[in-house]
Amino acid sequence: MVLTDKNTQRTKFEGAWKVIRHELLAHLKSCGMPEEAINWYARSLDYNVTGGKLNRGISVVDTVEILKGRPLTDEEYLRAAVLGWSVELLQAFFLVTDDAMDASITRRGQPCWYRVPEVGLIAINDAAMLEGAIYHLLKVYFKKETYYVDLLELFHSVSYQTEIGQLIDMITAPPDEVDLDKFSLKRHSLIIVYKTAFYSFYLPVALAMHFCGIPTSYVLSNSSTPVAPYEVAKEILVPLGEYFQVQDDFLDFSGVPAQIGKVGTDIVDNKCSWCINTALSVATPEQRKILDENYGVKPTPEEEEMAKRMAEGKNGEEQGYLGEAEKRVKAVFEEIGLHKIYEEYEENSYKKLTRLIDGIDEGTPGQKGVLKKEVFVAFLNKVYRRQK
Ligand code: DMA
Ligand code: MG
Ligand code: MG
Ligand code: MG
Repeated sequence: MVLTDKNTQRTKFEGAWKVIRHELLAHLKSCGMPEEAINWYARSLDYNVTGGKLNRGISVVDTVEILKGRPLTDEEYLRAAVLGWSVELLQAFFLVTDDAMDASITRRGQPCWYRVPEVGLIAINDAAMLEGAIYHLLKVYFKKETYYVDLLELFHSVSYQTEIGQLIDMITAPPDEVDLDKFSLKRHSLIIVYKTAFYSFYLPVALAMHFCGIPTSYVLSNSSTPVAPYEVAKEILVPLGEYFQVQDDFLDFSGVPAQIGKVGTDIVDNKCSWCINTALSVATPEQRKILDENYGVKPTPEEEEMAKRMAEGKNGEEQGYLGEAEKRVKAVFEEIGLHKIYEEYEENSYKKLTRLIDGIDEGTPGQKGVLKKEVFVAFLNKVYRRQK
């Protein structure tokens, strides 16, 4: 099917945001909130929700179109976009808290919300309000639907999974207790499935499936064995989400701020990332010693000051300022040929995911109301070889 081109799609999706933003602010007004509260909330929404890649949100709308097999009416589009923007609101909620916990400097090319001087710890409540907006929107747009409770349950369970993932991400990386023996690719996989895969990949597709009335089980016209489509979707989207987070980990090391919109913090934060785990699996004893002595080592106050100043530089060309310990870790990553290993990982993941997608049974051609391969192909093509 020919979908409209990427820019038109994005503009249309952003158009729906205007309606949604207005709804959220009007609700605050209707509660009798003073002008300054409305302005604060508007600023938080504008700062934290828009300006990203919008991959997750647009995927909801894309998936609905693919499953329905036709263009959407204006009303259908808006309601599908409400689900898409709800995923973006969830993402905004997680990013605001994630940046504070990771002590990150920039996000989407601007200072992280908690680092805006007048914001600080109020960011905790702002994050909670970004999440609260989801349930307000679901009530306004979906309360009458039979699948309303499915939407609620999905958002709740996926949020909880993400929070569990964030917990193991944080406690596997205590700031003042660097012990690389604690890391493993197995632990890494558990972290990234929970902190990223469910909310970034399974959630958008499952929302679209509920919206299109896909039941939890159906029988295809060419077979008598029942299919559990939400499980089928999960079996592909979880490994796809793992692949996506490995890309995020790799870009944290290899990407420059002007390209990825953020300054990488994984090495300094002692994160159990794909890069360090891969390096540990091939490091010589000498390289291992350098990693033990430098991974997770905090920059000196002078280095930290420099890093912040450079992150705020206006021309966006900076490499980002690296402390000496971080430089030594990066040098080992280069020495072991991490770029090459990553390239191979990427090609293998693409092949593996393509095989999984090929295994989906769509029934007889044109059968309506069933999962389609195209949903997953579209998603895979969005992330394959991404540079930001
Ligand atoms: C991302 O982990 C997970 C969530 C739930 C936001 P991360 O800290 O690697 O993300 P980023 O690199 O964007 O800070
Ligand atoms: Mg982070
Ligand atoms: Mg994090
Ligand atoms: Mg990251």
